[in-house]
Amino acid sequence: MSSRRSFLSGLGAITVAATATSVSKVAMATLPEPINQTKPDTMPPLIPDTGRPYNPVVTLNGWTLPWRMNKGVKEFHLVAEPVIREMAPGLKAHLWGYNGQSPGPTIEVVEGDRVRIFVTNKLPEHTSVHWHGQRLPNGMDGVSGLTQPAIPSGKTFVYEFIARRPGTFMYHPHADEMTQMAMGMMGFWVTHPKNKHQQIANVDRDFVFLLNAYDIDPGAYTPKISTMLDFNLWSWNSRVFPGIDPLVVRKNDRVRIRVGNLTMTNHPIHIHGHEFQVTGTDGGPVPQSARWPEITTDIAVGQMRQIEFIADEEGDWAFHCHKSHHTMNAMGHDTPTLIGIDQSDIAGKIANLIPDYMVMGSGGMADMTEMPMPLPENTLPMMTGKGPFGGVDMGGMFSVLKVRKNQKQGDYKDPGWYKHPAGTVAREWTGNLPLPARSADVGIKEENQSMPIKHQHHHEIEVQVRKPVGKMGH
Ligand SMILES: [Cu+2]
Repeated sequence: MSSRRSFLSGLGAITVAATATSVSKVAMATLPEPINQTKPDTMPPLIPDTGRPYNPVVTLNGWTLPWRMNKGVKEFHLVAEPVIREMAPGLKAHLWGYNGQSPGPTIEVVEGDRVRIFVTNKLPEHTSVHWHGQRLPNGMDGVSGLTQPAIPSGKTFVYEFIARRPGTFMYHPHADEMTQMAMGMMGFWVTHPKNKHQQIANVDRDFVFLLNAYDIDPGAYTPKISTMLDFNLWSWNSRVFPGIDPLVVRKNDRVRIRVGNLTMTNHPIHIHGHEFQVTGTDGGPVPQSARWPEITTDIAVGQMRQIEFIADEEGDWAFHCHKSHHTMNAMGHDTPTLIGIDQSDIAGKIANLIPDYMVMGSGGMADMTEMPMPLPENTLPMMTGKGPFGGVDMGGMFSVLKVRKNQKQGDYKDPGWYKHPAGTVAREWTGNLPLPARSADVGIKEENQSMPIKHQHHHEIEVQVRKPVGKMGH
């Protein structure tokens, strides 16, 4: 998974500009030029070159939208449009998004900034943008029909408000929401504090990503928009493992990760090797006195959770949703359980009919990682990803927190796999192996039950049934 990274650190806005393509400059002369991003790589933090300084975030497999300063107003231009998103190498999804990607670019501003956002609708239907969690004038809230007319296809609307409170927010349509969110229309918004804030720590690394989900049949490209719960691609920023970049940090960095959930179920997000605190929600920073240590935090639908920790343990630490079905890709759903079923008898017979037939699942599903199976086009294996010790057996909402002593400050380049000090990796035991006492007294006749079966005499129990006295019931 590390070879595909093309993370260029320290180039900031230049990198974004270099990969950007401008769209119809003439038609939109008075608007800020829309900037597109077509690569699904994690882009370096966008260092602000105008306005108040702040410490930028890193959007996992995403980017921050550059702005134009216009008489003290920060102007952004979002273009709602159909996009092609590579969810992982081997799977391209036909989604709707903003400025060439789903999710849309992260918008970063500073508390107190006046912000103007032009929204051009290049979708085949109307849309709107709701600025989830923001304090703003009611008419800027983006609920089509309720606070504004929907933005017709082909039109551009403008939103303007002051970013009043620092925090982490999301944006998404409030028009044909079921369709538009199932198609990938969403993005992150971070309002940085203007001054040193008591409850908002300065951090060394600040990652953001959205939880989203798609239902794309094997071999298909377009999500099924009417699916309510049984999605088959559980993604972070519309990427699935092994397409999700690692979160690369330097040892002893203070790390903040902001995770927003725009799926239709909750996701217990879990980290290995460290404890974190939930330091903020979409409602704002959590007071110090109300924080507690966690290793998993459940993120409900429509919520954002901001976690923080000191990355003081070197290694490659798994970081994932703890619902095991959410760390699987499409083929994992509706698969019959075959554990314990001996298929050797029927395999030969089926192979006569279907030459490529493979017997799988008798001893679990780990086979799925190891065997190259013929898959429909545009389909990922159920679980995959090569690690330094073999298959990682994962898909979906899974990534790796890479903590390295020698990672440079501000460097997000993938350092490769962790080199474990000698003698610190779990290994095969090759010494004496006496049978555990518990199973020693269990003969083969007991069919290898791990728990001894106790044979008790069945005492005959005499049961006397008396006829009830008097009338029962009616
Ligand atoms: Cu999940």
